[in-house]
Amino acid sequence: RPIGIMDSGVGGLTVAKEIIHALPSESIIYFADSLNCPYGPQSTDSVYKHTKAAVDFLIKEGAKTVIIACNTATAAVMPALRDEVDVPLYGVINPGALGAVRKSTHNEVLLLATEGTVKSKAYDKAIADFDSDIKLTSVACPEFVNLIESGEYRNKLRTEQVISNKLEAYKDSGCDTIILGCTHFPLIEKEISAFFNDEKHMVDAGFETVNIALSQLHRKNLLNTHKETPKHTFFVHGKNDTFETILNTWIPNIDYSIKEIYLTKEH
Ligand code: DGN
Repeated sequence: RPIGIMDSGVGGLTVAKEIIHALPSESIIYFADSLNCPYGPQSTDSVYKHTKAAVDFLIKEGAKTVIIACNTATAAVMPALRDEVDVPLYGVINPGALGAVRKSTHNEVLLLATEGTVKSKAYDKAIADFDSDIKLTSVACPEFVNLIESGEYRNKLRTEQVISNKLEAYKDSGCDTIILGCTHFPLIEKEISAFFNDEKHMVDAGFETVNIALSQLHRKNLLNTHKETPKHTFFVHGKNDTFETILNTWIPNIDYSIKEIYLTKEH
C-alpha cells in the first residue's frame, strides 16, 4: 500500500522528494488541494474541513499512512484528527520545532510560515514544550507561497527580490536558526539562506518529519521489505497548470501519473 501525502498545492512535493529518495521501493499517493489553495488566510474551521476531506480521500485510495505535509493544515487539525482516522497520521510542526531546538545554538529562532500557522501559535507551543528558553520570532510570508505556486520562483532574480523585500527587517536579527515552517519554502531555501549570508541553521519541517515518520513506520512494520518498482500518483483537486512542471523540476526521473479530480459528497 502507498504512503499518502497531502498539501494545499505543490509544497508537499518537498516531503515527497525526501521519501522517494529515502525509500525507493515505496509508492506515494499525493493530494494537492489546488481548489482550496492557499490555506494560509483561511479560518481554522475551513482548513480543518479541507484537510479532513483530503485525508479521507487518501485513506479510501488505500494509503497505509498519511503525512500532512502542510504546516497550516497541521496547525488546524492536529492532534484532533489523529483520533478520527485508523492509519498513522503525521503532522510537520512538532518535528519542525524539535529540529529547531536541536540546531539552535543561542536560543533565538525565526519562523517563516503562513498567516494561519503564525496565528495558531502552534510552533510557539511546541517549542516551549521542548525548550522554554528559546525566543521565537514569527513572520507570515504568504508572498512566498504565491511566488512558488505560480512557478515564478524559478526566476532567481525575482525570488531574491521577494525575499529581500519581506525579510529586510530581520536581516540583522540575533536569530541563529530559521524554520522553514511552510512546506513550500524548501523550494526557495537556497535563496533564503543566501539572503542571510548562509550564516543560519536552516530547519526544513518536512524533512524532519520524514525522518521521524519513516522510523516509526519501520517499527510498525508498515514499510515495504521487498524491492518494488514504485508507481506514484498525484491527485490534483481542481486545476493547477503549474503542478506538473514543478513536479518535474523538483523530482525529476520518476514514474508517475497525474489525475485531476473533484471531490464529491461520496468521497
Ligand atoms: N504548504 C502549506 C504550509 O506548509 O503551511 C501552506 C501553503 C498555503 O496553502 N498557504
